[in-house]
Amino acid sequence: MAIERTLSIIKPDAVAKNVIGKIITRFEDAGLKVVAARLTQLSRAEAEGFYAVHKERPFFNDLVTFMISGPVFVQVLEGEGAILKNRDLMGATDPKKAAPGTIRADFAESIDANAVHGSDAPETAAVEIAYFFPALNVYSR
Ligand code: IDP
Repeated sequence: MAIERTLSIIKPDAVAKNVIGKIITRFEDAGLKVVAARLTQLSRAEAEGFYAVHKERPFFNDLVTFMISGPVFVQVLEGEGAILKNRDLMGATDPKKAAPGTIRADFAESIDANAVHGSDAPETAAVEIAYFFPALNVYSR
């Protein structure tokens, strides 16, 4: 399988719970490397731009309001099949449906406050990484 990069966001609920390190450990233990990272407070415009694909969805405003409710930890993960591997580690969007042992099953409260974001395909990963990290700030090794 090819080495890939994916964008991961530890959302405001998980940052507030002080579990950034516990979540990153899941990635590292699965063989993914953090190659770029930033703790940041998104502006409304940044969050709306990031989730633009969802702008017609009924939950769009709630999603954006939640994503700017506190700092988020934005990172690029790199490794074999990183996109799918990260999605597997995250679990289903709704934590009630997420498999035991996944990040959302263990750390998320609800479908709105669901602890993590992860790119869902190579095309979205490329767009999402570029949205947050200029190439010069990515440290592959
Ligand atoms: P994903 O994060 O698992 O890829 P998406 O369908 O891309 O899920 O949705 C993006 C985010 O929008 C979800 O992580 C979740 O926070 C929120 N979301 C999705 N569906 C709903 C919903 O039905 N109600 C409220 N929030 C939702």
